[in-house]
Amino acid sequence: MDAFELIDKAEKGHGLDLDGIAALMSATDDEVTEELFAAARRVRDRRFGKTVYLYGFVYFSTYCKNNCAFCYYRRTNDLHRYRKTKEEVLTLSASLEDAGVNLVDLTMGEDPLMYVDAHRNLIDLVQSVRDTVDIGIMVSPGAIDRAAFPALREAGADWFACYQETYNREMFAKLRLEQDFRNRMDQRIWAREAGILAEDGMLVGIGETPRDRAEAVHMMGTSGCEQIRAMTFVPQAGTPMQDLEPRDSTEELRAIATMRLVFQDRLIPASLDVEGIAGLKTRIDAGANVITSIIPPHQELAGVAQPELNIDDGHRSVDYVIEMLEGMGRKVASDSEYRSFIDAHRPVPRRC
Ligand code: SAM
Ligand code: MD0
Ligand code: SF4
Repeated sequence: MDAFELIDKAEKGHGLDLDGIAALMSATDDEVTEELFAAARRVRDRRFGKTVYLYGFVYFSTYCKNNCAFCYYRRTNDLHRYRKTKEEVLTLSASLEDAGVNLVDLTMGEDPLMYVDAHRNLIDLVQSVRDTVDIGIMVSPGAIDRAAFPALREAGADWFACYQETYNREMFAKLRLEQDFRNRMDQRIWAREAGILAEDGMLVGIGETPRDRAEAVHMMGTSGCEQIRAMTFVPQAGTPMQDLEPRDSTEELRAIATMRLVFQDRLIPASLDVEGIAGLKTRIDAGANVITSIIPPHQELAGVAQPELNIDDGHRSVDYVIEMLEGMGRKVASDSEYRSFIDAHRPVPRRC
């Protein structure tokens, strides 16, 4: 089958196996690429219409006990760190809700303070946010204990995000130093068996082969996670990967379009954390239907891959993003539309 036939097969919803995904992702011919993106847009628009979902990002603690080779916030990097108080997180969440986002993503480094006493501080924080806002809640706390998942669900978490980054175990060991591959995979399984939707993600531009990328797309899609993402690696000062050649977003866009074609019902983010607001349109044009890493200005909040880009100039603010989206003919979901998506896709909790 040539690439056009593979695109057609996937668009019709017949699925592609790993070899099909690999073939599609390695076809770099301009006409094929154009058709890949066009097909991804058609699939997205048939399923989700013009509607996109907006996620506000609250990186509430930048303390971390881990030492991931790619991350600015790794423990051995010497930088100014912050930890927001519960009151600050509640105020930020409420203002994101008022501004019109559909979900707040509560993200932290693996902050030891959030791990004490069976993750009590994290669970309390989620409960307080749940008592304050009616929008969706995602938690991105890194790897946590299995027993914490039912408690997080009970407290009001809708989503759990934890990205494998790569499905190549050797690369994983070099990226997520001193961390367990299987334990990170299990995080999403444990979340879903507790009735929490899960997000997986891959990094692009970390020295992987095209086959590694295809395997990641295949694994993320077949694991059943309701949201899947690809993000281009952004080199960070002070880290072992600081001198890696920065990549443009071509391969990320190709991954977004392939995920959309093969796993049509998933939420797929366009993250503002890679190229800032300048990267919004290309990702929407590749088939994304969620905008993540919306960050209110002047709140001393950081991004992850782009700690500062477009934050204090307001270009990652809710209003600015909505204006851009409207200019592209897209509309932001109402809270009830987003709530219906969550309710329809929430995994059924399983006893184990
Ligand atoms: N600390 C938690 C964890 O590691 O799961 C949650 C936050 S972590 C900072 C979120 C994600 O940001 C990582 O899993 C990784 O995919 C992405 N990320 C971190 N540094 C990045 C970089 N330099 N370039 C691109 N993505 C990056
Ligand atoms: C983003 N900076 O969406 C955020 C982060 C964590 N759940 C998400 C990587 O781009
Ligand atoms: Fe910590 Fe997450 Fe960064 Fe790894 S990616 S160093 S766990 S904040």
